[in-house]
Amino acid sequence: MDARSLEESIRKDIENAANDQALEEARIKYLGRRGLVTSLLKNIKDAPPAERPKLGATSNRLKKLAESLIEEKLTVLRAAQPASRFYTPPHDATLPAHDGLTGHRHVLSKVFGEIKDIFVGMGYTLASGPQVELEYYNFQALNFPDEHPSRDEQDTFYITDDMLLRTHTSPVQVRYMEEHKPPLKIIAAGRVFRNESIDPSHAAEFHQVEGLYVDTDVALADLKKDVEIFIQQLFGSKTQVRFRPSFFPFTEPSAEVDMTCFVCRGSGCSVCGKTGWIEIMGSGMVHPNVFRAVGYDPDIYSGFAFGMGVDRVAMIKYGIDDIRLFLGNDLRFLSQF
Ligand code: 2NM
Repeated sequence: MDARSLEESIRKDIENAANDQALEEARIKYLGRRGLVTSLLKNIKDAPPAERPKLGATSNRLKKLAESLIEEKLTVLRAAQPASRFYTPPHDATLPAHDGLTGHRHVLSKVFGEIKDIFVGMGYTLASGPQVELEYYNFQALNFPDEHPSRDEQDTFYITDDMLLRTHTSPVQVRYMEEHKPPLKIIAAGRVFRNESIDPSHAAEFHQVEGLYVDTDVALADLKKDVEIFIQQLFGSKTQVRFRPSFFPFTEPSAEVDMTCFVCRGSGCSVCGKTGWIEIMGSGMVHPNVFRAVGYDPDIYSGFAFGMGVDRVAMIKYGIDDIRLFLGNDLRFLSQF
């Protein structure tokens, strides 16, 4: 058989092989120990010396051709067969080991930990209290008038007529003041609940940290200094702080606290809505009626209080744009922190 018809025959046989067995037969026919291409190679040494190089080149070309056509055909046949036809070892011992799925603290726990550590370093101690609270501690004792809108069922989850899910952590501070005499310096922290319409910046459950300092002669300047120290420790020593007059039932005077945007440092960007300032917490001097409710004499004692949302602080710190992510249990979000 001349080289050309041998090549044609190789191509045809391999192309026509309908299954693994037919392909193996073709392989033996050409590349087996007594195969046609193998014989050709073996016979080179018997050819006249002048023809040997050409014969060698042709035989080698046909051998490579047959091998690569068989390889291709094998892939085609494999693709056409169900995977179950093949033996799959239970494991591949050569693969690198898994990292393993290790858990870690929730981003809110981490941010709360940072906040708490700063205040503990400033002499505050941590207090906590019940999430199911009496209306008295949540509103009455905090100088909320009976007809205050936040008392409405539309804003507060009521359990019974006089029991509710706390809407802030301030009742913890009322309970603490009932049990302790000044001086006291505490932070109250935990989950709070509001009957909100849910959107990217409102959740029905979120988390607060509130501070309270009561002693004789506590002044607004003391509030400003502690708040400034806290914000500069959390967001950097170059951060500036400003107080804007506001209103809360439990403080008088009251102020919202803004800080310079840590992204643009105050020049205005998308994070701060081009104002250069970000609202970070509320604050004020404790209202005399709150002191009266817990049995402190407002002519002897004064105090300041402040409060912030842990979720909001975390959103600002990490540039998170949707509060619902915190309780959404999506590991693609949570594992980033
Ligand atoms: C805030 C803003 C201003 C606050 C007041 C009290 C208490 F119990 F002393 F009256 N606790 N927390 C307070 C004051 C909380 O959060 C925005």
